[in-house]
Amino acid sequence: MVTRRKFFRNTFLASFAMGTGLTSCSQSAQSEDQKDNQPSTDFGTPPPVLPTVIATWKNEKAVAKAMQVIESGGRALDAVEAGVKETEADPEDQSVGYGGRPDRDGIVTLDACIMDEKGNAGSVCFLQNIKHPISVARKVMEVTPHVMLCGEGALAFALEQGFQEEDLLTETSRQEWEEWKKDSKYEPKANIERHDTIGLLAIDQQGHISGACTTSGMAYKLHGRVGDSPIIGAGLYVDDEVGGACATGVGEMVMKTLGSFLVVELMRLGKSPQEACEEAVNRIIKKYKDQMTPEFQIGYLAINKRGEHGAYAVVEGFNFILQKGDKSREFESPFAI
Ligand code: SD4
Repeated sequence: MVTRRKFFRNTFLASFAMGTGLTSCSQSAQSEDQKDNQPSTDFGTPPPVLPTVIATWKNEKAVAKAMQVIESGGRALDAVEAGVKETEADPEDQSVGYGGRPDRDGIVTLDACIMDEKGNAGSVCFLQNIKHPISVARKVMEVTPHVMLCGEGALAFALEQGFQEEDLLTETSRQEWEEWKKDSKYEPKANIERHDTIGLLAIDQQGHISGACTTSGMAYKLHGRVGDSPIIGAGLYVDDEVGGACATGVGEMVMKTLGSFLVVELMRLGKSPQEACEEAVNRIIKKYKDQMTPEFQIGYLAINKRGEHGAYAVVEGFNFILQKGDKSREFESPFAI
């Protein structure tokens, strides 16, 4: 019997193949494995892969910018930083950077992390008044012996590095918060609008992978709350031997399962990006079903060294954008429930 889920998944894979003229990830992975009958853990020398950029949600400007950096010879690391900066600077995007929704005290606090092909990582969390937390995260990675800086310390470091302080709370986000305060219902929300936390993964012309993830976190969260997005292995993980993964949605469950690390490790063991994302989502559902509200959402996105991708979410509504060469396409992610 073709279940709703299988139907959705098949449709998704077929539409990808048709739309881009490229073979879908799972299809090519399966046929190669079947043909060669090789242990799937053997990544060997990967065939040439088109530069690839993939991002959570329909962050068109971000993937276009990232691809532009790659096409002009830039590293994947430069591409992911430049890509997500587009979203951080966009006041219309109320889940990331400037214009992000504040916490329940009306303060915008930002989380971000970045990881390169050498396994270097940098991160900031609970950062305030800096428009581009991703660039501060990169500085943490490049000029300190540390991985993560938090709150006031992260801000002091950013200022030392020449970043400027600015007010990130836009009038729209302030007014919505004022509205929310009338009830002050403590109900942190993920995915309450089209654009959301951005996780972006890129493969450059040398075939190297890097990733970035940046967010203002859950709207109206408790002051001081930090989500999965700046946690290496939770909101983002990259291993240049295998691939990369990133997450969006309710960060608490992603942190408790170290989701992006899990997805990459599953790919290391031979799963396709699609299978790995499905297993990571299903693990959360199995373990935490009792704690899930109907609109509970988590979405994973992954790519491997072959340039194959996968995506999977708990419920309907997660989408992503993929760019290979000069072609970009938006997709609705398959989902579990
Ligand atoms: C967080 N994962 O702070 C982020 C929020 C998010 O879609 O991704 N929303 O938990």
